[in-house]
Amino acid sequence: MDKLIITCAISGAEVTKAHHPSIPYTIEETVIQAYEAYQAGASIIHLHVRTDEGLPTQSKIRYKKVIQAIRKKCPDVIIQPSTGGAVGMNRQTRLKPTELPIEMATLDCGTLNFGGDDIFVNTENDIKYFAKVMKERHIFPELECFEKGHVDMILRLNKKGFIFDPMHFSFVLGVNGGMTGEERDFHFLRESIPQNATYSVAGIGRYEFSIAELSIKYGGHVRVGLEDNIYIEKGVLAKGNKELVEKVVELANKYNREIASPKEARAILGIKEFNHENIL
Ligand code: KMH
Ligand code: ZN
Repeated sequence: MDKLIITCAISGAEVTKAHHPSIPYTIEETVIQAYEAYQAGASIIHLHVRTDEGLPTQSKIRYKKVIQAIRKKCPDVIIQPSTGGAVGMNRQTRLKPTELPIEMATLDCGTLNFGGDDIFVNTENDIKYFAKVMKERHIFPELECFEKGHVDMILRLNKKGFIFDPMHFSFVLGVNGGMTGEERDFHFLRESIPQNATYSVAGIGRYEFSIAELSIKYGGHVRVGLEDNIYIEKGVLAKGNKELVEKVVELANKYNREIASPKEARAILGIKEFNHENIL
């Protein structure tokens, strides 16, 4: 089995300080959360940025400042900006961080209800367009799938030449409107992708650690973080992103799965070594 790649989704666009005081808004707060997650074992930081007041933004300038600051503390970590942004943002806004010299970003693979009246829109043409832009900019996409239809969309676009190998899927499970993160859902999804593809799981809320454990056991990778879940156990707030990553490392130890460094994570995913000087 490959070593375990841990991604930490440190901030998100929806969770606020009212939900958890460690949700980072300022650049300094974001760096602290990224650094602590990296120190604990995360090789990828999934990144949304906020204004100092906490509003989600896809500002290129803000991303650049945050990435530069994270790089100073975590020189080799893989930084994975979000192109999902927040519900309601348009294509061009969402793609702003990809104008920076980055090595990885998310690519959301289908539309879904996102709780209440919210709809997270990712049409087939959006997906093709995001894939084209990322390909042109040499950015490796993490294929975020919230349900099985999204996986099928990507497999079809892969056959038609819009999505390229090697494919790395992220099964984000437990969003109101997407698939749940029960064990049967996990197996259905992992058995639906080609042998040469890799996958990670992100369980939302109560699914975070149960699905992380399954993925560790079956050779997948894991994402945790305050974007997805704010509790370390039922009713107990996590101290921060660090504690969530530490819990995954403990689970990995239980199954004798070693933790991948950023360099090892690049090799597992098939991402070329990245020249970090680019961003500074
Ligand atoms: N904030 C969600 C609407 C991604 O990062 O690509 C979208 C999201 C997915 O978080
Ligand atoms: Zn995200």
